[in-house]
Amino acid sequence: MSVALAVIGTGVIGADHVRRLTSGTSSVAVVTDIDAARAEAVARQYGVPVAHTDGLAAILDPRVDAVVVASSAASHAELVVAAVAAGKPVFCEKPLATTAEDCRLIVEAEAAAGRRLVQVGFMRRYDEACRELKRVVDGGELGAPLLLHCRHRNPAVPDTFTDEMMINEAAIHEIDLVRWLLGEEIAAVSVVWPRRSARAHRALHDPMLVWLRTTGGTVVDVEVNVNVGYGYDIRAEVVGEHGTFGTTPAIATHWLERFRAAYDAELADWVRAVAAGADPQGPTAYDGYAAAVVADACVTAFGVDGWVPVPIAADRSPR
Ligand code: ISE
Repeated sequence: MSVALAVIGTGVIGADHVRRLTSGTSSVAVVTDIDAARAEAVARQYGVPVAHTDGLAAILDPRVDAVVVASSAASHAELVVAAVAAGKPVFCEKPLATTAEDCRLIVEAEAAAGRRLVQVGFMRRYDEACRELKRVVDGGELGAPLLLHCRHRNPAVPDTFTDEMMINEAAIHEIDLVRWLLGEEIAAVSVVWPRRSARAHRALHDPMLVWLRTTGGTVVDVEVNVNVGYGYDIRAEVVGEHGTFGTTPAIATHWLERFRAAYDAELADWVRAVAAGADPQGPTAYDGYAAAVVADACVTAFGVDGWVPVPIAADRSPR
């Protein structure tokens, strides 16, 4: 069966998803954006028959089998809950929602539906370099992971970028990477603000060092440095008892370029599951929730000296 989709939000990532979803086993039936002209332009470019500004109406549209949420993070919770209530599979870009409480409501809505309907766009799990790192960690030759060094460097961010977005839009990827790569929850966090880069706008604490400690005791340092100028540079290196292994540095101009194959793979995987009427195999609503709990703790850790504990609730998502 070919899957007819609504794509909500036609900004950079939404438009890119429309492009990749208008071929193969899916088609895009509707696009929406709060900016009507932007939705119409993307619809014209990719031959999408319907474009408007009402995401909730798109979810309920009988021509739509499944939904991709790529609108601003603050709008995710309402849209994902609506899709789940309509019984439609929904792929939601990261973060699942901007607070852990909103993510919990999504987890509960999905539990009430009694089946997996949500996949979260933590695309690093589909990135070949990250998968290779996971294969090495799981293979055991490094021994126990002691440290994980991560770098999250962006060439530049707009003036509207906030300290919270350094966590919720950027470091959220590493938070998920740690849980997936090490198979452990994050028990405590700490955030350190070094001297501020003159390249950042005055209100932003850029760079930031985010420290994460897992339940098993691995300590992770994440350099979030979002105005480096020279390129988009993402790295992760595990230091184990018997050796180290890291992703090969690959400096790109933009995240769309660096993770193109990962975005392709995650959406192909999701569409395959939707078309087969099967559970999605990618990151769950609970993964989105767990990452948000850690992200909230990181924001609490702003200006705090030392570790802040992370409260994690029991997993109530359907398996
Ligand atoms: C962007 O929204 C993404 O999701 C990228 O993967 C991330 O690296 C970047 O920092 C975000 O702004």
